[in-house]
Amino acid sequence: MPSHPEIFKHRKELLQMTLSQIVEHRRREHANPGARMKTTDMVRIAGGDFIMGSDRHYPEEAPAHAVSVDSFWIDRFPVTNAEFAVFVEETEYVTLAERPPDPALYPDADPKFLIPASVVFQKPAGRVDMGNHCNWWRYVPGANWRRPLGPRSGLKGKAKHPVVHIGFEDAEAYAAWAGKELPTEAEWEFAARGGLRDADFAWGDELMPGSQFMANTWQGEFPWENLQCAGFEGTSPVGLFPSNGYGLHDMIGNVWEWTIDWYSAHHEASPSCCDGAHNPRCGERDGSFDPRQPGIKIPCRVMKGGSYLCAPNYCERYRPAARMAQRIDTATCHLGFRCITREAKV
Ligand SMILES: [Ca+2]
Ligand SMILES: [Cu+2]
Repeated sequence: MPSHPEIFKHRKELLQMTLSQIVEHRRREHANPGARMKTTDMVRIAGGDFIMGSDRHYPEEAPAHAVSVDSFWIDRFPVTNAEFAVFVEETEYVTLAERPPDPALYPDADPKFLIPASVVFQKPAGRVDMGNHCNWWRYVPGANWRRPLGPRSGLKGKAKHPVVHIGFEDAEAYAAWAGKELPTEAEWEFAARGGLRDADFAWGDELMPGSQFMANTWQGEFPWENLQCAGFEGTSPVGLFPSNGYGLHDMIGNVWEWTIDWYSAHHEASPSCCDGAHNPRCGERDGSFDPRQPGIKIPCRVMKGGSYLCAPNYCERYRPAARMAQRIDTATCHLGFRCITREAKV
């Protein structure tokens, strides 16, 4: 396996800034009301058409179909802990994972489980039954964006890492505060493709061109062997890996990202939900349930991009077309988001 790419060395200063230094820096940027949008690092994506989805991978990505989107601006990076900390400090917002679940929504639940908690990946010691994701996912009381691995963890050295344990409503709240919006699946995928037409990856057709790591994904045999060849066991500071053709970083890998579309088991060639295939906003709330948990009737949004846990032997979802159902009542240690602003309403 090749060693660290050169890029890691150049970004050392990011790793050394403390969370409070970055919060202070961000606060100065925000001091001038109305300047917020201008000072935020966003990239303009000129509208156009593209092939959305893929017929070469998982069934939920098919069929590949032509879609067009209008122009929009998108965050160059996923929202970081430092950015989210400024939002929380200004608004005193409490995230989903920090609140006890509402007993009215879970009438059958044992009250002792209705405590603030979130889903954390815990690496098993050796090979496990791959059919049971409970072998590596744990619902951990006290895990949340401030304590991503559980009560004894923190954000030391993670100011520039993507914020995680973000529920859909948390992402929406942040976007509203920042004067932005969340992307549709089509907008997100169009941006992730970086101008390449129907390529497998955000950077071309090879996972590791010239043996270079292009994204923070899992190396080794998931879920027990994490070789960390790219340098990280979990999240990485945003912007360390190369950008795509549109100058966007970490679309693929690092953390999954929320979109506003309701989940459906596959695409429709000509979506009936929307105005043809122009600015599609697909799926329906009823019926958006997670196919992996058929007994649970909690609606799901689509998440995109894959994470540091996506591995060739288990989940090759480090691709623009890849998609997964994510319950709106659940946050996890590998799920974050980024925002957009639209030039026209969708
Ligand atoms: Ca990502
Ligand atoms: Cu994955």
